[in-house]
Amino acid sequence: MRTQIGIVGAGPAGLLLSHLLHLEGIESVVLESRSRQEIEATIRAGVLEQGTVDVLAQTGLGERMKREGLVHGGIYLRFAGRSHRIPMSELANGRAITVYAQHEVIRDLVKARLNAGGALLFGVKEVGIEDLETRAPRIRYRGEDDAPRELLCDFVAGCDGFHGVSRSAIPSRRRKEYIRKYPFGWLGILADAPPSTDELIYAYHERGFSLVSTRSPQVQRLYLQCDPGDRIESWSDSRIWEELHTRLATRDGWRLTEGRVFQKGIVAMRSFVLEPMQYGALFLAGDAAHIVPPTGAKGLNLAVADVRLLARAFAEFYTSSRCEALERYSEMALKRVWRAEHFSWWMTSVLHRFPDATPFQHRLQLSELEYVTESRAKAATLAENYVGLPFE
Ligand code: RFL
Ligand code: PHB
Repeated sequence: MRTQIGIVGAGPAGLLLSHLLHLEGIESVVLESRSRQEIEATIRAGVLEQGTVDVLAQTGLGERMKREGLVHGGIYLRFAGRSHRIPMSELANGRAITVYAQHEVIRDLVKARLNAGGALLFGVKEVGIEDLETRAPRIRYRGEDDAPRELLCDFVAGCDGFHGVSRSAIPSRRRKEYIRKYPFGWLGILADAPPSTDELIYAYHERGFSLVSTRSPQVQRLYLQCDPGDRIESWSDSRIWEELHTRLATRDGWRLTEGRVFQKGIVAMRSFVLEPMQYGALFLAGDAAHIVPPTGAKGLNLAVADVRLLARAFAEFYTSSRCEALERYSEMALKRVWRAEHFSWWMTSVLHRFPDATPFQHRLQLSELEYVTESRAKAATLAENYVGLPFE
């Protein structure tokens, strides 16, 4: 089989890239190791930046998102028993976030690609990327039927997430990796319970971080900081609710609404950047090239920003045979990546309880949080990063 762009991974990065290329008249084939049912059921992100929402809407993917997504113009920071609203839209030129689950974005993308006759191959195995230094790279894999296959292409897009194979196709002497692990994880739940709040609450407490988010008028998404080595079995539903009540308690008697927990899981937290994001004919995008801790809600949004740049660079190549945009892809993408890395690290550092923290550090965190709520300049910095800096 032959195509113009071979895409490894059908996450938000791979699927959106394929969609954007199609709109530019460029062919692609997407190879995904999991099944369609699995990718459409994996619970992950929820917060879409203004720029992400605009890209999805402008490329024909906005219909359900506009109907079902929840637009928020602010967030609450909660600490020392009080909530403080950060009026993000007011501080960031009217820009807002939309809460719309990642798997809904995936469903919209898969549907759009299949309706347009796009080639999405699910359940592929043993993906290997070869001949990246040549003008004829190839992807070897086994199909769902186990038969060995080969995809010949002009370029390969590595969109296979943090645990994928494309990053390691770059020789180690040609890549630099920056990594920071955090000494805590997030326990996330979905619960059948009406919202306890009109906008997201990010809470800092001596017992650790917690977050109240939403999915729909009937479903809440809640997170709490836990030990990264914790087993989910040691967190009964009643222990989770008790911990959330303690960490989210306010002096004005605010109540968290409870409901049946129907999904729960623990994720590790890390920051990671690979430089450069390109090697020969291979271009990496999304989590394959960088990871942020979820506190800033940036991961999916960065994946969207990457593939927007990459699709434009491929379009320039195919319409004018010019390689400048492809050559600058990594540098341009990394500028945004490092801004998001800093913001996500900052949000994480100021809102979590570090196991080795001294009382001094605790007071510094409280002072920083107070300053955000009292200084318009500091709040504007949070707001413009959170709603997302405008795309180029
Ligand atoms: P993905 O989504 O991991 O998709 C990669 C796909 O590649 C497939 N794959 C392979 N396919 C073929 N061959 C191989 N060898 C393969 N290896 C892997 C995988 O099966 C998968 O389908 O990467 P992508 O597209 O770069 O997208 C990144 C986002 O998924 C991620 O950054 C976000 O989920 C991060 N994130 C958030 N981002 C936001 O922008 N806003 C949020 O509110 C937000 N909240 C979150 C999050 C991530 C979380 N977790 C679970 C880490 C909340 C959480 C709890
Ligand atoms: C979510 O709703 O899943 C969510 C919200 C905010 C974050 C991370 C995840 O920072």
